Amino acid sequence: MQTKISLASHIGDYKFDNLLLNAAGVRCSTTDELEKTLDSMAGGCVTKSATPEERAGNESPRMKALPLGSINSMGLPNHGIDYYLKFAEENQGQNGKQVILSVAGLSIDQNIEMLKKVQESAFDGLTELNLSCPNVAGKSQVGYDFDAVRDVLTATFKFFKKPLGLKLPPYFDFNQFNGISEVLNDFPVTYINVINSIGNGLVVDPETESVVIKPKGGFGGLGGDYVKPTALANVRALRQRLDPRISIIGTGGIKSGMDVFEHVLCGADLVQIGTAFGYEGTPIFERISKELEEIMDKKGYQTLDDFRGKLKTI
Ligand code: RRO
Repeated sequence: MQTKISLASHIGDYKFDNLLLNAAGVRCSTTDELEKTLDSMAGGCVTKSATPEERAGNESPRMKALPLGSINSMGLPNHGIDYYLKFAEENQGQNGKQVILSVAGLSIDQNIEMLKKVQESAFDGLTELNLSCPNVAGKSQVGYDFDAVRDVLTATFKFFKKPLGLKLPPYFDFNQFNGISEVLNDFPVTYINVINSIGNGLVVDPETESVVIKPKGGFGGLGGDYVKPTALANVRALRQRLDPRISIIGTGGIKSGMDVFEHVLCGADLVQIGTAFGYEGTPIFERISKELEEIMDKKGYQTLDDFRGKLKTI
């Protein structure tokens, strides 16, 4: 009986009727796009990562959809923090939907400047600090420098009293899983979101003997099928190392109900869909919800708690 199956989840006191959300960056740059996601079956929406001022981003072509995923080097095109903060203030909690406000300063000072605005605003939802944009030339991903992560969190939590999540890059070594977890466990972080795109991949078109995107000589962040095992590894490894009070959003390679099931088995509280949401638009949330409900029905699970984090080892 599918009627008794619930896809509800929560991050702290923030309740989501459905665990599915868009991933930051995909179909979430304008209020029109964000409203469409809020009107869909998704549990809420995430705003395009904001900078203090509006940005045009990198030169086009800057995103390429491929059979196994996507490569992008958007370069943070966005309408600026004031635009997204206003949307977040106006829409947070409406019709039971959550708005996650994503910020991605190009320096620690820019992050502090934006988080101060959020702190002083009426917005009472979740804020996500993106420490993992791979696509701004000359700027390295903060999430790979654990001392820099510690510095930004120390500066942030001196004044930031609202719930804060962190968007992190993929980690590839157990030393990295251990290192980032040690830092995060020292701070009142509400959740982490793993993974951002796998940075600085290179797709080659043998026909044209060329790269497929223009910025940075063709290097860009990978999403889609290419990244799912890396995403699952990050959800799993960080769930095993982080304090239970820190929730986890799983992002990476989700295009079916089975993909969501796997992320939740690894420990994801919520999940976000990037590349596949870009292909399909808001109907994807209904399709994947149905697929997940069917899987849960077959397995006799009624809630996500019935299998969250229960991945078996052999
Ligand atoms: O805008 C981008 O180029 C971008 C960002 Br901010 C990010 O966090 N991840 C990504 O793949 N692209």
